[in-house]
Amino acid sequence: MDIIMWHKVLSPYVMAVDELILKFDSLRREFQEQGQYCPIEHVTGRVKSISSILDKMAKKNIPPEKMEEQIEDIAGIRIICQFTEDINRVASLITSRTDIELVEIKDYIRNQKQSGYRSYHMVVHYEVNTINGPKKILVEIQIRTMAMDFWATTEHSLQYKYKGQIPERVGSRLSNAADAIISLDSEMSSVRDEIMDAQLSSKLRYNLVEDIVNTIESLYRMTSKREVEKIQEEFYRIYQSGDVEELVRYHHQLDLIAQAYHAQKNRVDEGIKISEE
Ligand code: 0O2
Repeated sequence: MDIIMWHKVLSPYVMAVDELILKFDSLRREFQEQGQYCPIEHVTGRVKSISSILDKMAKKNIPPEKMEEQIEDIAGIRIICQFTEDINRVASLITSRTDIELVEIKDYIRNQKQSGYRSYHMVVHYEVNTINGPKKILVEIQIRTMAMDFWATTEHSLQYKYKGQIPERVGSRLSNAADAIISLDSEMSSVRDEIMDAQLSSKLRYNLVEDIVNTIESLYRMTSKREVEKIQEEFYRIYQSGDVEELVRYHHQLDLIAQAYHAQKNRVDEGIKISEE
């Protein structure tokens, strides 16, 4: 039997997990920067442990030479969403990507597992560029809500504790909890628009404050300290009032003031250049 050089074999999987986490995080940032609601709450990933791979090979009778072909989740990405509706949105984002090729969908939300497990799995091909050239590997992307994730994580620990033989009394509690998760997700979906509005408005406020502070700092380099103090006092007054619309107006006004100072500074700089020539 060939010796498996585990760390060499797993290295492309580590690379894939790192790259995909970064790519999904970049998507989140893009949504945020454009002031849009982001269907991705957070992203995690892991490479399956050697012991877990060995367990799966034994359980499914997979020979070592078939390991990479038949174990689909050596590289695993988990995308957590706030609402059930976001799961489809994330799945479409993944399907439309050119760097990810869909192999199989396992929809455990429509087809809940006997255990009560619910999650949307996409098995995909992803290519990494290693020092030995490109390599296409399988990656399992699990997409689920925060509530589904809470259930799955808890149940997974219990499976581990009871070595897959969860006692009936615990199992029936887990089954009740799975039902509660379905109604929790559905309740949250019914107030989804309200929650999204609240989150976007808090994000808008955050972006406005960042922009205003940057503009005040740039003005500090162009005008008198007294002038900037007055601008800053006005900003604090409006911020304390909690009136977001007024903050939007003030942001716009400040932009115009900064543009005027920039234009004035450019004219002065031009004048200095001409007089030097
Ligand atoms: P880990 O520790 O997360 O890596 P199977 O035939 O069911 O043994 P298969 O064919 O690989 O597994 O595919 P499946 O059923 O889609 O499971 C893939 C992964 O989904 C599992 O990986 C779990 O992460 C998760 N999963 C599937 N079923 C359940 C469940 O009933 N409860 C929980 N908590 N998670 C589940 P691993 O290798 O089992 O575990």
